[in-house]
Amino acid sequence: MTQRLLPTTVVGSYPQPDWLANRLLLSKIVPRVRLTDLWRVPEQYLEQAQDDATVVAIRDMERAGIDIITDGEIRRESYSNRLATALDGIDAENPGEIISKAGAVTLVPRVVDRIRRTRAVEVRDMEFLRANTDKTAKITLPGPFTMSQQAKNEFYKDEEEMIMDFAAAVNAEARDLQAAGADIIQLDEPWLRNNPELASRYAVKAINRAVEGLTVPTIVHLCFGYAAVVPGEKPTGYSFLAQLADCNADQISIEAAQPKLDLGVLADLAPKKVLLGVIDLGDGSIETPETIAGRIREALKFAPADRIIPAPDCGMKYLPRATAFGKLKALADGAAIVRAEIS
Ligand code: MET
Repeated sequence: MTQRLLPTTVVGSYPQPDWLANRLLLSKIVPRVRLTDLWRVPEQYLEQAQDDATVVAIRDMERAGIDIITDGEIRRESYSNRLATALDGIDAENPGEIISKAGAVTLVPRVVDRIRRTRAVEVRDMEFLRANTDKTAKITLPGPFTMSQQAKNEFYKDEEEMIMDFAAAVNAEARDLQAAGADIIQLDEPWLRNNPELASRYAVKAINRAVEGLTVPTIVHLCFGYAAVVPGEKPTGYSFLAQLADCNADQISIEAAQPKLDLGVLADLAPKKVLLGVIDLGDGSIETPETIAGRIREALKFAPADRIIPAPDCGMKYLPRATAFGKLKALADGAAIVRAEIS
């Protein structure tokens, strides 16, 4: 496990090679069911191709000098549907629709029975990552609150009960991922922002249930959505962030570079460690290491170095591969500049 100050990491995803997957046609309406026509490789060779592409992603993160790496989420159609569509109680074949606050219609799985996780979903992914790197290895899971928001409830009378069943499912998977060699487990909860009122009632309880009994460090990731999916102006603050300081996850991951977040929030999150977004994924150019160093120095005005883990704002899956690699290298080099200054 890496002990150095300002260890660098990724939020999870790395670009899928163009020979493996078609680029998604991006719109604000991302279906949450299984994506058809995504993979370019025939079914009989798909796992082999995904394995090979995962090795490429792992080696890119290592070559860039990132300290805490993932499998790049190369096998996933989306960050959340690999787990969400594999649970009992879910009907992903006959999707339902939800209407967002902005009025957009999104296809989502329907909840038709009690949510239960009856089989391992990401365990082989974790075993493969563990077998292919000596670096600190992190794996991501969709958070229980986000999964509950990306589904159409046609079963539970009580929304809290549904969210807590999703949390129990995440917990069962997370325990197996820990046993499979995960050094760190991250829950992706970008949908906390969509319904802060509901989040304030149930999110902390659900997150606590999801991380129950885990002994490896845990992270909750928040963001305002992929830059490619949510272009343009982003909110400059999170309304519910301070409440998360009370949850049992050890670290909070926040998007900060693109929205130019007021870093005063770092004080609100003490004593938790913060994965701080210092790479702007809405900017197609590659930051210089000095730019990254400047963003880290800015954060150090609000929190000590042993609480900061520099990262990209969010997953990198929608970036061109060369851009993603360049940005990760700048991240590693920028953190090294600041590390040298303070040690
Ligand atoms: N782990 C996910 C990723 O890196 C986080 C997605 S949040 C929209 O792509």
